[in-house]
Amino acid sequence: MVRLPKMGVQRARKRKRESRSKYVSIIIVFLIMVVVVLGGAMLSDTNYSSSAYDYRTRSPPGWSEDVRISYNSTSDREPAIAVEGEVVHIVWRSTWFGGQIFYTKSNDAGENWNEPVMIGPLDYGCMRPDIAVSGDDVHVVWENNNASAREIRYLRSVDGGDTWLPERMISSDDGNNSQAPKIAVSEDGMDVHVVWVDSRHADESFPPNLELYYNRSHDRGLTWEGEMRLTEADYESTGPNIAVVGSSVHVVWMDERAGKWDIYYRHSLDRGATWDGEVIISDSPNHEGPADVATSGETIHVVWDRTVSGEDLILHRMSTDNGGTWSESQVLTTSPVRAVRPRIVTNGDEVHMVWFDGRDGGNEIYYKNYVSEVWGADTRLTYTDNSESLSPNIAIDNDKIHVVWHDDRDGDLPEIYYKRNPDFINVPEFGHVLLPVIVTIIIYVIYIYNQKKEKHKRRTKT
Ligand SMILES: [Ca+2]
Ligand SMILES: [Ca+2]
Ligand SMILES: [Ca+2]
Repeated sequence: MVRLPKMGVQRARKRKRESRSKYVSIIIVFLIMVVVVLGGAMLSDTNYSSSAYDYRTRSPPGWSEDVRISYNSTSDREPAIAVEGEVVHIVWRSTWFGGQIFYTKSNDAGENWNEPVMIGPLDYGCMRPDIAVSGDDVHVVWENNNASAREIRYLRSVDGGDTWLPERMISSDDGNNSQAPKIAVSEDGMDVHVVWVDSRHADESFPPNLELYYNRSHDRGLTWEGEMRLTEADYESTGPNIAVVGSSVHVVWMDERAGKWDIYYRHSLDRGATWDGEVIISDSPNHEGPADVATSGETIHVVWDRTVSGEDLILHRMSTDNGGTWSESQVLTTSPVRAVRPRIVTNGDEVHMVWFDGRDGGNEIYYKNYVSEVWGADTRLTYTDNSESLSPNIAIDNDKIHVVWHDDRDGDLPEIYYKRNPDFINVPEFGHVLLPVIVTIIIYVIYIYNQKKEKHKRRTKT
């Protein structure tokens, strides 16, 4: 009985000690989390600027170093890229024999690459390849010489690029050039769409009238429906790009019909059978183009290049009703120096864009994204200082971003280079604080739960 009050004091002290140690442990956990998160960020920052001369290791946080893809002794350029899951496919033009189509793939999201192989015929002057993939179906188009003119060639693989079926021509062998093909495949793999520039109406105007033509397959590239003419206006209609989502096919191009270069858009909502009227996307007295298009559901994004007194800007417009109405144009690049030839892909509501940019002296590859309806900062991806990094293309799947371009850092002849962002997560700015807070709360809840359990045990013992 006499010792009871003493026990009470002890218990109170113990409780005080426990609650003090509870707060101390919470603060320690919080500080550890802050150190871990900020330390990680700082580590990737040192990576970013550590070796001034070793550009291969200079990458923004999250991005891999530059990986050289082509190693033959001739010039390699015009790379295109497509990805399905972890399998990444790259095609390009090698100038060996006047122009050959080369191909390589990675089965582990760009970590390791197969030996490049020449696909297509040993023919003179193959160039401007493009690639699209759906499951194990890989589709490649390019242009090459045929008797008196250039024609569109097509090649497909049904085993993920391991073997290729015989190539075929999908433009008319009519003695008129058919060039610069772009290809897209629907998600279900059935519909393959190809658009190109055709000179069969060349003598209808001067400068020569170039028109867009189009062909499609509804059986994974086995048979083709036949050509369609997509434009009908004097002067050059050129530089097309194409995107498909379900039965909607979207095409953008640059057109000189009004005496200056403008961006036009046109779509088909029935798998390419009929096409709705054209829409002018560009909205300035300046020269505009080329443009790219990407879609997600009924949302369409168009980006393009505008030349204003010798400088190049990248602009963006979007439609959220499948091309019915369009947003105001928005300038995307923060440095109006020389931002050229943007290419975009979508990933759900996100847009990921690459282009080449002369703001640093020589041309370098830049990247920018649109996430949660906000465009991020211009991010420089290459640091080649005394060489040219050009013609980037981009692909994304499984939240892994893949970028390819050509680069003359190894001498006079350009080679194909590749870089990836293997786990793109859009962490908001307050993410560095948010993570420690969440972990601290979880630890606190576990601590309280254990305390309650122990108290309960003690009580049941007594
Ligand atoms: Ca080479
Ligand atoms: Ca032709
Ligand atoms: Ca035309």
